[in-house]
Amino acid sequence: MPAQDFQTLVAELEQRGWLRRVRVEVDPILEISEIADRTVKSGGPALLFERVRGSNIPVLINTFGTKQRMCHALGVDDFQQLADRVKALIKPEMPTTLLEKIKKLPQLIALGSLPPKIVRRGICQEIVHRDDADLTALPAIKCWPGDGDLTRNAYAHVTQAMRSAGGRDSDDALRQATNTSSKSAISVTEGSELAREYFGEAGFLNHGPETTGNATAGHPKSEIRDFKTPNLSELLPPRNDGRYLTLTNVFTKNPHTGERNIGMYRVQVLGPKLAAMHWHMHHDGARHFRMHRELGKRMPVAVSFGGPAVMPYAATCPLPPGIDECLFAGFLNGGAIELVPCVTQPEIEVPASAEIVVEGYIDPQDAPVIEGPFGDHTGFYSLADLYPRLHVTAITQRRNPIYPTTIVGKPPQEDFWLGKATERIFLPLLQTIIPDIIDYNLPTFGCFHNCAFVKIKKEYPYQARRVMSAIWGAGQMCFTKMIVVVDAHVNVQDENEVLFHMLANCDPRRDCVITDGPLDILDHASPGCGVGSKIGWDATRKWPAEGAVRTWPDELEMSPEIRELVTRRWKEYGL
Ligand SMILES: Cc1cc2nc3c(=O)[nH]c(=O)nc-3n(C[C@H](O)[C@H](O)[C@H](O)COP(=O)(O)O)c2cc1C
Ligand SMILES: [Mn+2]
Repeated sequence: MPAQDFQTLVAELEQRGWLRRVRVEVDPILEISEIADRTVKSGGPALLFERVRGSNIPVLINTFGTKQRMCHALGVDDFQQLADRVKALIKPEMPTTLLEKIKKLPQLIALGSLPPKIVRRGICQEIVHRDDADLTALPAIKCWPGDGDLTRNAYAHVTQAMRSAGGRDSDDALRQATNTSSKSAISVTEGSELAREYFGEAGFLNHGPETTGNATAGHPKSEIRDFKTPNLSELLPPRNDGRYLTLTNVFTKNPHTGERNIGMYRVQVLGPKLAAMHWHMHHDGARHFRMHRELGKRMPVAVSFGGPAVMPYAATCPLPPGIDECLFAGFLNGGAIELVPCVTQPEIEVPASAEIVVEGYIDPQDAPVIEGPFGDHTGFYSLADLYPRLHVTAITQRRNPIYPTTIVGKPPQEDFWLGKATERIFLPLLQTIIPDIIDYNLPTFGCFHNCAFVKIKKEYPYQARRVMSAIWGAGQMCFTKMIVVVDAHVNVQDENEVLFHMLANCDPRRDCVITDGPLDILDHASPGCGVGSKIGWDATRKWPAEGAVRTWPDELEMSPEIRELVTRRWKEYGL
């Protein structure tokens, strides 16, 4: 069974020689990040920094930074074991005979124990800080030099807000700036949905429902906010030294149904009791936020660190909306996850064995706050933008907690293994919607959303195109910027082999599909934030029905008898 809390996990890793303690003092500003980056890129151990400047809490990083440690945290030797269990789950053949029923029993019992169990007490609440809760006491790290630096890597509206706040009258300054340059200086294709509502057609620029041409057409006006000209200085974070909580489990609930969601969303520390919540508009936390806003209700939120070893991974799982990550965590854990109600946000429950929990709320009536920039998965900074404010009402912790964190950046990073686990474990689920897929590979350089290599057994013309469309319609796979589909004999885990077939087998005009749709909001090259185009390469052998196709040559392959003979005689050749 996987470890039931992070200190047990640390002990297990240490026992196996997979964790090193660093006893000299280190700086949470950039130093830990550089050490972690070098360590993960060389396949090194998990690191526990015992003395971190400015905090008395040790920092754990690179916990999941190798396949071995990722598997260990999930209680398996190989991801395939979990993929097999998923497969067995989705094919629940009904037992018919009594003997079969008895055989099936352990599986059914296991299933029954999956829902989280609400308990009354948890070590995560051994110490409760309410009035004295202070986010800045956590050893939040600064990952990259430009993190939080608003003079660079900020959307135009943020830059203007900055400038104007530095000027005499902030609103006047922005009005001037937008009057002198063109009105599209702040384009609605910039930034988050919140930013669009604040700065787009919503009247900030124009003080009316008037739109500024094509760019705003079709974007619904918010019916919730009364768009008075916002005071720009209210959008500025009171404090911003580029420090983020990264290995988070963000707990929210659907206000209509009470369904729970857990996502891993970065949280920027902006003061003792203020943070910014960076959930992407496509993710479930943001969906819950919009629901609360529609209802005009405060949104309770909790951010936990640690807990059962499977929790951080579960929070990154691309489960469909409405499916509780805690249920899946229970499945991975091989037993129910114990949850305890928060002290100040009792509607939200958190893992009883968590190291640290930040409790708080988001008020949808609040002005958003400028969040970012942040050195991201993509290998680039994600631009500073507007995100909801998280007000901290309590920080609870166990008596001697450790603080787990991670960095993201140019691959490979620790999150590569979180993603690889998903790639393997979710293959059987993907195959239920797209049975054509034999195997796939999200290569390191594609940072997950940029590239998928997919192998199919081609049985009819244009099948590869159907598979691409299906992938672009499948949950978070919809963000895939490039899909390459190859035939069954190609090893998709060998990236050179895929590129070889893509280049050899494609006529770009005939075999590429370019389509528009939602993209990962972190994609900086797309023309809009979260919207743009995607390309699919049909690298399969072409059939006559697939356009102008000449006689297709066979691919070179030595006959098996000769290969066998040469293998057998290899020593004789004296080579
Ligand atoms: C290390 C790491 C950091 C992440 N940071 C964010 C983030 O800041 N914001 C976000 O929306 N998604 C982030 N993600 C991706 C989400 O956690 C992931 O897409 C998850 O499936 C979202 O869950 P949801 O569908 O329940 O919203 C991160 C993933 C990892 C592995
Ligand atoms: Mn979810």
